[in-house]
Amino acid sequence: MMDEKLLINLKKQSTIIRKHVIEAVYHAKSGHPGGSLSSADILTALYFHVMNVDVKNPNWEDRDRFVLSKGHCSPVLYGALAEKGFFNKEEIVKFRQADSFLEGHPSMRYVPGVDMSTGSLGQGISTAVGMAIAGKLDKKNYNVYALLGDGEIQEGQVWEALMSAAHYKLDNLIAFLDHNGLQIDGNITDVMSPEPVVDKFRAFGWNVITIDGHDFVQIIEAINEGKKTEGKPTMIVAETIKGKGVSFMENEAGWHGSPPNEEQRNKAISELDEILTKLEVE
Ligand SMILES: Cc1ncc(C[n+]2csc(CCOP(=O)(O)OP(=O)(O)O)c2C)c(N)n1
Ligand SMILES: [Mg+2]
Repeated sequence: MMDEKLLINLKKQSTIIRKHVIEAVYHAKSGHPGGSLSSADILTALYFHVMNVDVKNPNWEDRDRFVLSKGHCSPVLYGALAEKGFFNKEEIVKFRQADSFLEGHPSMRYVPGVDMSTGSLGQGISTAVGMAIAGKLDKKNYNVYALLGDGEIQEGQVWEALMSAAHYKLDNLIAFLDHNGLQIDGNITDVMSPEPVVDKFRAFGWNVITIDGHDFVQIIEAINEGKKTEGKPTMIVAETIKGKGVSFMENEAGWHGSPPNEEQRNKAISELDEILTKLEVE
């Protein structure tokens, strides 16, 4: 069982990262809050409990890698990296502004801690497969993590990458599917259904685990199981809520790529602060 104190710390950390997401898109007056909020707990577990990284040496060759294949969710990655200490938190309110290194889609050239530039959906997972193959060839112990969107997997390239990962027995690769059920225009099942995703991933030769993507115990146990699995890559299908943590954004496709106005920003921040206050008491 997970230590109670660790659990509360992870919950606090993900709430703080959610606040960064809101501030980033509010100040930029653009960006993608919905899918950033749905994946905040996964990134928190990775960066604050699982991944072996060095903030002083972001390009350390033995580090674990993370590829945000759904690159539009840069606000959650920037929030996690800033909280981890890769760069100053004050940069976050400059998100998407002309003189900022925090572009709408993450760039590995400019942002310390970003392992791959992403944004064109479908491509990130292929680069994660490449990193995992490199790790095997170089006899390195690092693991590669990737996060895919459930709309993103409509891209054919994703399935080529999944096929390669199984073929090369990449048990150093653990991917997450942020299964929030929504893409830019509505329900994934209405637009172009990728279901049944679990059966498809299994048929492509992956070890598949389904979890509640907002439950830290389940996230961490699934990662541990993935690490132990030999001869196969692991796909963690995380059932999530798009917009999680901000009441009026939850399960609303309209919040995929819209920024909050001042009133909405204030409401979102006060809801998240309320969660933090409750966690302080626990
Ligand atoms: C190749 C490509 N086509 C279209 C887009 C525009 N786009 C950005 S986000 C998005 C929807 C993604 O939905 P999903 O993968 O479910 O993301 P999430 O719900 O996690 O935000 C689209 C079509 C893109 N970034 N790349
Ligand atoms: Mg989605």
